[in-house]
Amino acid sequence: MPVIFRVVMLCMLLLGSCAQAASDIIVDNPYFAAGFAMSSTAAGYMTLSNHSDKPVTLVRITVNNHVASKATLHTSVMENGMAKMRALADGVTLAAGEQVRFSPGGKHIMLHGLQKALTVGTVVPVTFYFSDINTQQINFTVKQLDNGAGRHHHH
Ligand SMILES: [Cu+2]
Repeated sequence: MPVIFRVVMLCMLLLGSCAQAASDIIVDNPYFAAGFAMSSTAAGYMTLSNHSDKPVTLVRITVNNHVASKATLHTSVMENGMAKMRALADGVTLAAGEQVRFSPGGKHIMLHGLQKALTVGTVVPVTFYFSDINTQQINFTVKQLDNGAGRHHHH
């Protein structure tokens, strides 16, 4: 076959494998709510978008143990007028093309056993493990929330 055609084929193959290696999940605006100096927990938020044509689950997250002893996926639910948190034991599944927003009062990621309080402007890397075997390191920025919504955690 002509050389030029083989080159084009090779490029297509390479592009194809690149597209597969890139993650189909896009994480936007990841941030932690800055807490009180003595806080042992912190809540983080972001928006997940599934750009693939199949469901993908965010299975679990981890954080360096110099930052906190554990990182979990949580949701807030109202029970008898009280906001309570539940672990999302099955992770968070995004349907094909779905976008899921983690925001104060709803789904969030939780750091437990903070080594020290998160200060505004700090960047905290969190590793996301997805069901399609992709992992992504997401850099969360620590922000001060205006309304204190990140602070009302009842354990
Ligand atoms: Cu929580």
